[in-house]
Amino acid sequence: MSTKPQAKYLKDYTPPSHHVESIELTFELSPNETLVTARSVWVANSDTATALSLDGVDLDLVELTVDGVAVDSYELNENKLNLSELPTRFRLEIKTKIDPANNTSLEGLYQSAGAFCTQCEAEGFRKITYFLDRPDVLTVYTVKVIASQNIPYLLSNGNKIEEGQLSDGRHFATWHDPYRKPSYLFALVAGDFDVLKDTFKTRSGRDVELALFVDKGNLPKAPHAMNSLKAAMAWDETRFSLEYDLDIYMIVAVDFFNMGAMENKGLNIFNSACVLANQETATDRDYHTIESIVGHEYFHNWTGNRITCRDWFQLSLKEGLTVFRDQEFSSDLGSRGLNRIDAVNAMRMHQFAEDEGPMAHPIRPEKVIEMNNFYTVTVYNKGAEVIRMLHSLLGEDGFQKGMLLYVERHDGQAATCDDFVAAMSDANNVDLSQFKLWYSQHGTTTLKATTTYDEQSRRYSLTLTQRPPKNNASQPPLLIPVAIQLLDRNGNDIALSNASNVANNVLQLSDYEQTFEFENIQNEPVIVLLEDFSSPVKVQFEQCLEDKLHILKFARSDYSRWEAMQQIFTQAVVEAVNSESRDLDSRIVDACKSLLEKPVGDLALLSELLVLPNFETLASQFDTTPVDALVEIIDCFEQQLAEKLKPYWSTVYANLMENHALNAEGVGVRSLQNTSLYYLAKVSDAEIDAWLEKAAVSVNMTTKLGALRAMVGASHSLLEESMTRFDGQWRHDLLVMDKWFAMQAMRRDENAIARLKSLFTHPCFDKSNPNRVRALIGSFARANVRHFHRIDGQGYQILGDLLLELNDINPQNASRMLTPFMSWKRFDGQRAEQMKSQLQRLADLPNLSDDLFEKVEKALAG
Ligand code: B3K
Ligand code: ZN
Repeated sequence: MSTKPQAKYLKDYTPPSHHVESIELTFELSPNETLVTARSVWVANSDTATALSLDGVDLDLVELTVDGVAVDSYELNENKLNLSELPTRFRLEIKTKIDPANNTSLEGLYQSAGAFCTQCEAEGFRKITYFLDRPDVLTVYTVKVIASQNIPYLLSNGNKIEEGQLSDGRHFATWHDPYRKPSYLFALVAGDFDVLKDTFKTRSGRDVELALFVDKGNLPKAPHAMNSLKAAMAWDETRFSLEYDLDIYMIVAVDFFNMGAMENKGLNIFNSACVLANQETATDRDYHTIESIVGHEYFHNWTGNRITCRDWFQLSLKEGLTVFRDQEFSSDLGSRGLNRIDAVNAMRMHQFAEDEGPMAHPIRPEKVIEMNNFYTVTVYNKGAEVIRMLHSLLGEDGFQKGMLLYVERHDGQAATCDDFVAAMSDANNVDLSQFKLWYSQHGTTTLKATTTYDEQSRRYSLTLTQRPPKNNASQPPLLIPVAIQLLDRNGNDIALSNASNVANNVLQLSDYEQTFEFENIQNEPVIVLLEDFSSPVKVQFEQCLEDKLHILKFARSDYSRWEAMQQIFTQAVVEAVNSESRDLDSRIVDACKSLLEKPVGDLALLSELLVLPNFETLASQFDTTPVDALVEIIDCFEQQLAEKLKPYWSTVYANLMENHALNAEGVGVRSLQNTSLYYLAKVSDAEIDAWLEKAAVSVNMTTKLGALRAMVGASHSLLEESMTRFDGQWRHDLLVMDKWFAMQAMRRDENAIARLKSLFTHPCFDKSNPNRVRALIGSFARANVRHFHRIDGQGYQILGDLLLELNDINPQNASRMLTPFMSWKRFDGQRAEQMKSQLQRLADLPNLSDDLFEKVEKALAG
């Protein structure tokens, strides 16, 4: 790269010079030479606008006419086509040639295993034709797709209005989308598929045709995604009063895709990993993910498509809100507690780290080089937490009133985060000006709490203090909703009455420090602080083990019970790091024992209670990650839980009947089976070996993978042959092989590095497929702490080497895979130096992509 990539700033936003009345696109598909003809009508937004600067990247310009006359006075550079001396209204016709077969970036028009498909968000449309490729330029699309007869399905957005044969033997289909949309929602797919069809009747009685396109032979794996879609359509009608608006809804599953899925209007394109499932090939977790992503993309039809973003800095307007909606969908359909645990885990494992690292940004970023770098846990997950706080401040009714007003005001528009908050505020007549700080602040705020109880006056008081993030020290006070529950000594809920007004047990901390007082409290209560993780903050609160165990037993929120257990484990690990002792407190072991004695209720939740916090969550307790101590202590604690509770794990496991049902009960059984087996593998005997062997050949993938995971955790002697058998059984199914690659990558024995290197030449591995790369190297960097963070640097070297190659093949995927290096400063000197030198290798590349440049530069700065 000769010139340094330029950043764009939110503060510099200016409206577009022109708007587009309509566009007609014609695609003559061919792998290496696809001809794109774009005929559009442009109108200047002011009388003085005579120049138009269009975006375009990697395009071969073939022809350009304005009002039918060839133009030769244009200016063309690497990413712009500049036109001048234009009339205020004109017809523009542009022919470009593109090369989908060699487009390994998987952005724009490319081929996935032969099928043509597109990905245009955020700025991929400019790789198809010259256009104002920005979300606030909306127009009506008519798309004609022409291809040879051996490509039967020709799809685009909206409704099919014409199809037929051409005299040269090719065929075509023409699609019209009546809804104005920005270019990032454009989609085209052409290929040969099997199709699962269904219908949905909307609440107002319209029939919608549903079609799910999958690779030939995959139909038996399509029903779950279809059922999820119908459930999502029904849910959005009941909970949000939002109905689908076209006659057809299509989902296409492709194997080469950078993310999970894309919400293109009427034509979602999905990573096949987020569509295909049957019990033999998919885990319970996969089933859940599919349901939630199918829901997410469907919910975008209103929050994203009908109302889109004015500019990309507003991304959280659609993503934060849509994640909130998909979380609510999953919670209404399944277990609210487990969904909350998932969401909080994502925040603590990934978002807190991002917020503390060099990529820290507000949910509405202010400065961006490569937009694709901002599809982050901050914009998505913290964005959803911000929406959730609004929901808890306004209540469900108030929130829905706000949604109604938001849709009424902005349907068909490109809106801003401010517009959204204004609708919430106006509909409820509340002042949200302080709350809006959540959109512009970065970093994680710490909430400190102290309590006192006065026996005489029977008054309990809670003092809350907010401390701005370290990397954002001058931050004014945020409005922090702090949900609490008070428990008496018998575990009963104490009704709250206090001087300051508390709505639904939610305190509002609006100052740096505030004290809340509660009257008529008969004995000193136990407080459940930040119930349900009511705001995305870190908590500093000294609470004794006994109180936490009380919460574990009695809190009304499943999430808070789990959280108490996580805190108990975390505290124990932190104490062990700071001392010589490796003994797990017997009261903790006893608590686990009592949980195992009565395995009743939601077994999946019970299973979560018995799992130690993950490495990232534990690491966040320290300024410098004590890698070796953490690895050792986690092993050591797990070993103690396995040994001391062996008879209990065994009884639980032996008593759980094999259950293949896909309902909550079945999921719960399998989850607890897997957790038990995980511990049991560490204290294996002949009976346990037999259980492991049997589970490893189960026809149910959750059970099978649970057994392998248990063997990996224990470096069990049965592992090698089980892995070999799996490889032999599943080579025909690459999505299943991804599970195998991930499992291989997590192996902890001394052969780990050599094995990992050899897997690059496994016949199923392919560096140009993001799923394969994530399965093998993503899992290694995330879940094999022992070897990724080896002191000799060999783990870092593997990732560094791969990133050099991915920079050329697929910069977006490279940038995602780079993330583990971003927190290099949180590691000890030797490790930090080695990670840094991998970053430096990238910085030195002559052709470093914008995607990597932005992150590497930030990581190395300061
Ligand atoms: N909106 C897409 C993400 C696009 C990412 C572009 N790099 C999927 C989603 O959030 O629903
Ligand atoms: Zn989304």
